[in-house]
Amino acid sequence: MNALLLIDIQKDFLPGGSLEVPEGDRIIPAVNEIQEYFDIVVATQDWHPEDHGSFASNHPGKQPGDRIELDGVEQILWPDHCIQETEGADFADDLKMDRVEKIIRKGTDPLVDSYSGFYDNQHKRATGLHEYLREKEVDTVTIVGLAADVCVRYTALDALELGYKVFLVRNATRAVGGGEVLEDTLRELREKGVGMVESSGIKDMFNGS
Ligand code: VGL
Ligand code: ZN
Repeated sequence: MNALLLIDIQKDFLPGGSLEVPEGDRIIPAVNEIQEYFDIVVATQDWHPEDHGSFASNHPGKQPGDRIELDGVEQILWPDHCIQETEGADFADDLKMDRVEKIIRKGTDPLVDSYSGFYDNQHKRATGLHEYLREKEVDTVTIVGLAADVCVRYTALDALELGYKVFLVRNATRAVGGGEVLEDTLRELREKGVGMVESSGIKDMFNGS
């Protein structure tokens, strides 16, 4: 079975959001178009409590971009984003959701961030995504979403480590660090074993598989 993972396609990560990813909105048409070619579609949702330790606002004197130690691991500080039950945490208005079978919420523990859709950043607690995919006998995951250099990257690396065959749709992701960071991230992931595909090639890859 092949699954499509929609990573954090949420309002706060779109242009105008509190942690905007440049051109983040441009991925949505491609993400919508390819969904029908997958057996299963799963979405992750960054879902932070107000007092989350990754927010610069919770560390007096600190600014977004500063690095701190959070419960023993290095943490980059971000602007407040994707706070539970706020509009910024909602999925993008134009995102097709009717094929999404499962939503995995992450980043709920104030003391540890969770970039990957599979595990928190300390690799201690699983989100339930791996268990869900295993139950459905998924062996291939294709990843799209935001941000390429943060949550998409960590999700792809964990997926490889867990033994999935992993593809990334190049035109359906963008980096919070911009275009050059996007190219660097894609190169790194390709070298590590992630297959790079375009949304226009998905139909032929998976149709009738
Ligand atoms: C993300 C930074 C902080 C992401 C989430 O979804 O890529 N980035 N939280
Ligand atoms: Zn976050």
